[in-house]
Amino acid sequence: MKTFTLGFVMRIQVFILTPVLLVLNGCGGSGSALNTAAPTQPEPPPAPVTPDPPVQEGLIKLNQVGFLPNAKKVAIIPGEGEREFIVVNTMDNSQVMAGSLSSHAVWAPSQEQVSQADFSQVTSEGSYRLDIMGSDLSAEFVIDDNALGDVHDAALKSYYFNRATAALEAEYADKWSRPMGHPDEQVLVHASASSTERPAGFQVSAPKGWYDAGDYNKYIVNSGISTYTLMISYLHHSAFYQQRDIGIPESNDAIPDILNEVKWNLDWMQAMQDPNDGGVYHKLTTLNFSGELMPHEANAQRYVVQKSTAATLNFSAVMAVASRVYSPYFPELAQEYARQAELAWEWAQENENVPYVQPDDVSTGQYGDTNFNDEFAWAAAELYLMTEKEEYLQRFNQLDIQPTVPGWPDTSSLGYISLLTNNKGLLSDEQLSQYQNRLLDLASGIVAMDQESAYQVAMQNNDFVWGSNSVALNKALILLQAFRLTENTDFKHAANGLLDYVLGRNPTDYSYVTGFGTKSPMDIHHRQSRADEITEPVPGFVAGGAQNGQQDGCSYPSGLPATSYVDDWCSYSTNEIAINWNAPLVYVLAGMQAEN
Ligand code: 9MR
Repeated sequence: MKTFTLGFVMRIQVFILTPVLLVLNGCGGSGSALNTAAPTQPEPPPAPVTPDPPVQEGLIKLNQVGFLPNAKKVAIIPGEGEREFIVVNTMDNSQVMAGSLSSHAVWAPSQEQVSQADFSQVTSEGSYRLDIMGSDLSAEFVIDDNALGDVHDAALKSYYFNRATAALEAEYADKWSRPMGHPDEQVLVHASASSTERPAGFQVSAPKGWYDAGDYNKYIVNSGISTYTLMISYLHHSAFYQQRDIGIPESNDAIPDILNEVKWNLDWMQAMQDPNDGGVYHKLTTLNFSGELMPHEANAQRYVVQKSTAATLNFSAVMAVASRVYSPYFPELAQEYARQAELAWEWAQENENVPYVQPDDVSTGQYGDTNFNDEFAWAAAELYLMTEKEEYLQRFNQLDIQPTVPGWPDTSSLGYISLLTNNKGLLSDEQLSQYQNRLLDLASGIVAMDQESAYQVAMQNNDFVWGSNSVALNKALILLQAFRLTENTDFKHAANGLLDYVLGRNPTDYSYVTGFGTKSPMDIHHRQSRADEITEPVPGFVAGGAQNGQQDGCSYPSGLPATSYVDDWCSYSTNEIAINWNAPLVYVLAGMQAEN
């Protein structure tokens, strides 16, 4: 019998008794810049002039969901001056710690003057209060052995809520149950994808998969990195996943829930390859974004659009990983994944430079990319691990790419992650140490940024792009690789800072994950949550997060990178959700909780 636990919200209360509104530089230019990136809503209104800042100031900022006993525990305190703090156990009002705040400093992305309270030495489970002496500032928090278990399960279950071609039954979806949408059995080949065997108008069947984000379309590039990240979460924390029951229809079978959920998407991805030549369609989409409708009401014709090099290589890499992951459970299917992976690679050899070009009659998301070296390297690494053929490793080494923080357009580090963790003894010590050093250099740079930051969070101005929370979480994912390789806790602590940032240690005072924390987004840009007439959004989704591009023209409280965020359906540039943003959240939560 499966129970539904996602509505659970750990409550902590953050009190503000003397709010201080600091208005900096009230006149002058707006921080907003309308750019030409494809919107997820048609025809945005013009951007308003946004006052710059004002900065919200006054609350203590800290992880609102809960701390694991041995985690690094930091709260950010607004204002200046040398001050002391105490930590009190709220069960018996006993003082468990006294300490001094760090010296104050400005955090550039929010222009706030802040100091830090480090109470990591408090490690016993319980409910606590942090008091700043000589002020009325105070915040409550919990320490719990399973602090991240529920939020992890919800973050993973969000994929179930975004399933295409599925009715969500109340038994699993609770009040967010809904009818099936998007059968995707009669999808048409778009003119941009026309071939001799499959001319424009040819009908293909490509059901299942996950909706990409707040929209109902399905894009291979974004799907690929999301699927990979979830599969490595399983590979790296497989003991943890043996025990998880997230309450999905497949939960009673013999397969870990995460693999059941990922297979829903792999089933769709398989159908996106043209069996005649191995090329993979870039996306399955309507011509335009739908209105504010439930899935079953959004019935416009769907198309598979243009084969591209990025989609085909991304597909190849994911199918190669899937063949390894699923072979113990579905040996025949695993062989089919392997066959499709190599077929895709062959197409990409013949079509090395086919960028996605949005056709004139299509206006949905682009996921456009023009540099394919990172995708070639990723696919080569995965095909090497799958086939053990030297030519693939040679190609990976020839490309000689440097690992970077992952994101949908940049898969440079993914091959390194796989080669360093699943290499079955195939690599020489010299090769391994070269790969390891490159990944550690990347991670060490992130640690340095953490240690210089007034928020003790490795985020700086240029990290605040569309989906900035996923930048934070993907940095944490890289740090956890470094921690796995070295067991140096500096890496883990910096990863913790980035997770805490997403869960509340940030200048907006939001825990960015729906349903978790004292204050979390209620009006995400997610069509089901918008159209379902239920007050609470679907739980477990991380909002894209602050960034000051303001491409949607909504009204924002600030034009600064880390405070340009608004919890409003209108804000698809800061308050949408997406499968590639949730995947590193799942990974990092699993890594932290499993490590505990
Ligand atoms: O995540 C994408 C972001 O990097 C781009 O800047 C933005 C504009 O092109 O698009 C984002 O992806 C969206 C996709 O195109 C369509 N589905 C919703 C995605 C999240 O907003």
